[in-house]
Amino acid sequence: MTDLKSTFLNVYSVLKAELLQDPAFEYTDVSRQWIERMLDYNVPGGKLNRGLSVIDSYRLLKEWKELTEDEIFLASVLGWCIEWLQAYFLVLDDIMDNSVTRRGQPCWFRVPKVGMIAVNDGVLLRNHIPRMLKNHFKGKPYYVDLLDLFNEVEFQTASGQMIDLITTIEGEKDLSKYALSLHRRIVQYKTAYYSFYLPVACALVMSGEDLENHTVVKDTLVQMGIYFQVQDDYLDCFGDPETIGKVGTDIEDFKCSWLVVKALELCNEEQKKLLHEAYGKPDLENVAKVKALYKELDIEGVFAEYESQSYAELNATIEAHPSKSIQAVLKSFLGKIYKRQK
Ligand code: GPP
Ligand code: MG
Ligand code: MG
Ligand code: MG
Repeated sequence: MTDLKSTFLNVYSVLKAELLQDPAFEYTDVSRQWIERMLDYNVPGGKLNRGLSVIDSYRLLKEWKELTEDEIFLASVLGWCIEWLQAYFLVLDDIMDNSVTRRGQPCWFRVPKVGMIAVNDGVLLRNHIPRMLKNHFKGKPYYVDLLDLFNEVEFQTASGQMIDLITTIEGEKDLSKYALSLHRRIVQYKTAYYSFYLPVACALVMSGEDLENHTVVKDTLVQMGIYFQVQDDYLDCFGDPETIGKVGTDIEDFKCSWLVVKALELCNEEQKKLLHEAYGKPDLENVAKVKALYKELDIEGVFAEYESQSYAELNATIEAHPSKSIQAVLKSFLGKIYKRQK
């Protein structure tokens, strides 16, 4: 494990201990144990890319000047706030998507005796964020900006999630509305802001920057986030569940996935009929028919083409940025996700 990652994980223990001792609530041993188990199950087990990126980005913005321990600690707290946000989204998203596994283990709501208590756990995870921010940032000149940033991004994500969900409403299953424009709208809101813009925005705010002056950075990160969610859609069908830690459900769930959008663009009348019949059905046979059609249409090849084109475009946009340190932040992000398998 890298030094940075182990420092980051130590901060998790500090934050967890603080939440378990929250003076606003007298937890009993039983409730404290519940929270601890719930946090350990849902918060630290992912790739931690979003969280670690706050520290990386902050370091790059400071142009590799030695960071103080306090700066590393504060950037780590912000990183963990994003990981908490992610945990909250995933606990609820897995219920909404009727998913089975996450990060190589059963989804939290599928754990015996958890069930729909997971909904309240999601609410608690969400409420931990402003408490951590208050504990560590109250009094800083940028405290209000941080609260505002987290609120905005949560709103954007929930709005994207809503569009993702209402496009699949039972009884209105209508593939004809599935186009790249709808897909883009969904993924920009449900994924790009919280996964890509938020970590860098946190680092910028902590460096004393005004986010209003960084709209080009925001647009580039949103572009990157869209590419990242296209990869997520691709891995849902073609990824190795062992590696990605989850079993795909997009076909069964009638999701407006990039794959189905591309398949609809490329198919003939007969193939379209098959898609209309098989897409969004829960049984393995229909899912297999959709996957076979994706193979027939070489959606994997279409994706590979999209991936190299997006990479080239993003690189060109990054290189056009006037600041070398911002270029470094963006390049580091892109490097982490290009051709990812998980
Ligand atoms: C990813 O979609 C989007 C989210 C996790 C945001 C959820 C937002 C809420 C307000 C709950 P996804 O369903 O494709 O992700 P995955 O493939 O990881 O399940
Ligand atoms: Mg999901
Ligand atoms: Mg979802
Ligand atoms: Mg997905």
